[in-house]
Amino acid sequence: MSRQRIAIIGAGPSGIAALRAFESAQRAGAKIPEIVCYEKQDDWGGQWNFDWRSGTDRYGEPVHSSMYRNLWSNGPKEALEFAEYTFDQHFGRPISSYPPREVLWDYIDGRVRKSKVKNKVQFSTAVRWVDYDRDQDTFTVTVENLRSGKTTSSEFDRVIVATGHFTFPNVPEFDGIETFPGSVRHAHDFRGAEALADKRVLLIGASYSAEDIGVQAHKMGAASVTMSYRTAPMGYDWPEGMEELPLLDRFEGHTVHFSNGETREFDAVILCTGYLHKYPFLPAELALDSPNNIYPSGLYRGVVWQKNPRMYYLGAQDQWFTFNMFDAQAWYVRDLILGRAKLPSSEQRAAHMREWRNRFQELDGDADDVRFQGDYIRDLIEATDYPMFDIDEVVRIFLDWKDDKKKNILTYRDKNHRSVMTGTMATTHHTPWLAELDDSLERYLSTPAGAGDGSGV
Ligand code: FAD
Ligand code: NA7
Repeated sequence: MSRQRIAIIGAGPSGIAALRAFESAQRAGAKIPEIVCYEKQDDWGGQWNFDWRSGTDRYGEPVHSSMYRNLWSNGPKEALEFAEYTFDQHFGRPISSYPPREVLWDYIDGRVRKSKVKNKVQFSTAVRWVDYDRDQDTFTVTVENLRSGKTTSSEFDRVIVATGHFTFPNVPEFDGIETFPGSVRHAHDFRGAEALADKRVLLIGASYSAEDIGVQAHKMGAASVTMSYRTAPMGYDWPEGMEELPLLDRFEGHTVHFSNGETREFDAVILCTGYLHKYPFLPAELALDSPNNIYPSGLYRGVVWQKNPRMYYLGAQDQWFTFNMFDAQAWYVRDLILGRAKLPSSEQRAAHMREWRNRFQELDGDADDVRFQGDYIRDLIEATDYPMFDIDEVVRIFLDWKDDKKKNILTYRDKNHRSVMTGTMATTHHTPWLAELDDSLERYLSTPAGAGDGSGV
C-alpha cells in the first residue's frame, strides 16, 4: 500500500500541533504519512504572527491576523501551556502569567524550532480550493504560490483544516453609520491603541475584543470609552472614563443614540462584533457553518467532519483552552489517521455528537462552559498518548482569572498562577501591566534597573 498523503491547511498553533503530533509518533518509531502543510503567510504562528498591515497583505491576500501591537495574553498562560513543552523548558526560568504576544509567539515557535517539521510547511502558499473525488476517495488540493504566482494541484488521502476562525470580520449594519465622520473599523483591522489617545471611542460588542481594546484605549489615554452591548453587559467594575451602554439605535453624524434614550458623541468607532466561520477554499459540503461556540455541530469529537470523516478541523470551537486543546485534538486526529484510534460508525458518531450537543445546550454561564471544554479535552487525551494534565486545576485557574477580572479589570494581568505542568509559580512582571508601554520580548525578559527580582507575590 502506498504511503498516505495528508494535507494540513494553516500553520498556526493548530496546524503546528498537527505537525508536532506526527513528529512525536515518528520519534517513537511509528511510520507516518507524507505530510504537506500549506501556510499563506511567510512564517508560522497564525494569529500570533503579527502583521502591521490591515486589509490586504503584501501579496494582496486578506491579512490573516487580528492581533494588535499592544496585545498581551488575555488569559493566564498556565491555562494554555503545552503538556509536553513547558514554559520552564522554553524560558529556563519562571515568567509572569500574562505575557505579551511576542513572548507567546516565541514559546509556540520554540517547541518546534529545533525539529525538522518546518520543512514540511510550504510558506507563502494559499490554498485556493479543495475537491473531494468520491470514486477515488481522495482530495485534490489546489494552491497558489504567492511569490511565484504559480498554481498547482496535488492529491491527498486526508485533509486537516487548521485555518482558524477569527479572521473574517462580522460586519453588521447600523442605522446612519454612513454619516459618521470619524474613523470606523472592525477589531480585525485594529493594530494599536496609541492613536485613540484623547479620542471619544465607541466599541460595539461585549466580548473579548470590546473588553481588551477598551482597556487598551483607556490605558493609552482615550478621552472616553463606551462599549455597547446587544445581549448583556460585561459588567466589570470599569474605571472612570469607561462605561457600558445598551445597543445603539442610530448614528447621526458624530452623535450616537442608544436604545435607553441616551446619546453620546464619538470620534472613533470600532466594531467588536466577532468573526465568521469562513472557508473560501472549501465547497459547501465540506465547509463548517457555525456561530462561534464551544461545540459546533457537524464535527464528531469536535474534529471529524461527520459528512466526510477523512476531513478534520482543528481549533474550530470558541476557545477557553487554546494551545493544549489544539494539541489534544491533533493527537487524536493523528491517531485516527495512523489507525491507532478506531473511528466509530456514522450512527455511533451521530449519537455521540447528539449527547455532547445536548449537554452543550444545557450549559449555563462561563463556569459551565469552562468545565465543559475541560471535559471535552479530557475525553480526547484519554484516547491518545498526549500527556494528561490536571484539567480540573486548570478549570480552577480559569475561575480565579474570571474572579480577578471581576475585582479589577485593569490589574488582573498582574496576578500570578501556578503551572499544573511543573508546579512553578509565575513571577510578577517587573512593571505593572497598566504602566508597561513596551510590549517587546526584549523588554519583557529584561530586568530594568530598580525593578525587583521578579519573584512571585
Ligand atoms: P490561527 O492562529 O488563526 O492560524 C491559522 C493559520 O492558517 C494562519 O497562519 C493562516 O495564515 C493560515 N491560513 C488561513 N487560510 C489559509 C489558506 N487558504 N491557505 C493557507 N493558509 C491559510 N488565545 C489565547 O490563548 N490567548 C490570547 O490571549 C488570545 N488572544 C487573541 C486575540 C485575538 C485578537 C484573536 C483573534 C485571537 C486570540 N486568541 C488567543 C485565540 C487564537 O485564535 C488562538 O490562540 C490561536 O491562534 C488559534 O490557532 P489556529 O491555528 O487554530 O488559528
Ligand atoms: P466574540 O467573542 O465572538 O464576540 C462577538 C461580540 O459581538 C458579542 O458580544 C456579540 O454580542 C457582539 N455582536 C455580534 N453581532 C452584533 C451586532 N449586530 N450588534 C451588536 N453586537 C454584536 O468575538 P471577539 O472578537 O470579542 O473575540 C474573538 C476572539 O478574539 C477571542 O478568542 C479573543 O481571545 C480575541 P452577543 O453577546 O452575541 O449579543
